[in-house]
Amino acid sequence: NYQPTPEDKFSFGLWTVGWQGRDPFGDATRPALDPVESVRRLAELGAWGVTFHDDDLIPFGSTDAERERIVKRFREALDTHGLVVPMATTNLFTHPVFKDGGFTSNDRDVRRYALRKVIRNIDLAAELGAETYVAWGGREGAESGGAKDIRLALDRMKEAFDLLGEYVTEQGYDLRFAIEPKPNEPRGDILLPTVGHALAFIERLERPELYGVNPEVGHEQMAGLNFAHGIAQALWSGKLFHLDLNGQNGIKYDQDLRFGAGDLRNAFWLVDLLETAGYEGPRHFDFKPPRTEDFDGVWASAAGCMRNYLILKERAAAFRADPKVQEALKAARLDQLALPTAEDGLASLLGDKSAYEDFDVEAAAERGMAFEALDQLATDHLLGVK
Ligand code: GLT
Ligand code: MN
Ligand code: MN
Ligand code: MN
Repeated sequence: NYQPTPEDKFSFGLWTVGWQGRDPFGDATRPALDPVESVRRLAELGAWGVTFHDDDLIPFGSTDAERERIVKRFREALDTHGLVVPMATTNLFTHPVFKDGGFTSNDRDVRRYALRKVIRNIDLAAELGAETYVAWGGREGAESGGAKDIRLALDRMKEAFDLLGEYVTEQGYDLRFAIEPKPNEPRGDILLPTVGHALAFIERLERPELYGVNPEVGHEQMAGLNFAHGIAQALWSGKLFHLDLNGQNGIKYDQDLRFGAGDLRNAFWLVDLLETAGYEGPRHFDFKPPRTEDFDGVWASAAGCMRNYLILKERAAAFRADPKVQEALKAARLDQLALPTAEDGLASLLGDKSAYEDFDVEAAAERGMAFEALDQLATDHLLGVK
């Protein structure tokens, strides 16, 4: 009956259900939500984990004594309701001091402050047992060409991540970093805009094994990219440390719809991939319950994220198990794609007349690929008409 349980490893950011509905054109439509209330309600709905930015939990500017009291109360709520903290992150975007970014602000003082802010919350993340530390550089970017030397900014970005890697290594924390790409918004253009950019950047770091990616459905789709393909490449690279599930309708502002809203077909292939590729990390939702909603709508939206994942998981499994699909996969020659192209070696390929001199190019060109029948079977399963 699609009732989530902790075994499903569903997690939510405090900032998701806690979003008050403030947007560039309108004020908040909902009051602030107590993080302890979020923990209670998410646990009741069947979630497994909760994640947060430092400032979601501990309001910016709190004294040390307030901080201690808040963390203690949060810990008690986690214990009472049985939720874990698999991931934490830093807010390097709300306060005006970060108007030109944190790690790559042109202002050196701001960069040093940003690093200290991250390190402070890494200590808390480790204390709460988090395994992943997300870094979304939403303000690391520019609106105009001359204002940012991108190569220097990337030097500073590398410097920041290397220092953070040094810190967790020295502390002996069991914590890895997951970089979250986004092409734009709030900056006109953001550094490390896609999964591919982030994967390439990671290889330039001093301890690449400590860093992976945290791709978000809507962010890749804002760039017009196929999210499931991006996830497949992250998995192929051993870099899918975490992910942000939500919904997006094409290339427009970051919608952060509940998972399953927006591009449902891509969501089907995404769940199919995650469930068949052996991804064992959190199924983390980073969505914004639309500002039209009251709190009943907020919890309905959160429940919908998990329900849609479980429905798609069932539909994807039925698709894979269907004998007609297995035949269609064979007709589409997926079994051939799994075979090396020249396991006989280069010399043998060069000597193989059937590969070139005697190859009937026209006959091969005439063979259909049978992809449409396969895709229709997927559609039937997705729509539940099998
Ligand atoms: C912010 C952003 C998200 C990131 C969060 C982590 S914060 O809401 O839009 O995509 O995942 O910093
Ligand atoms: Mn996100
Ligand atoms: Mn988003
Ligand atoms: Mn977001």
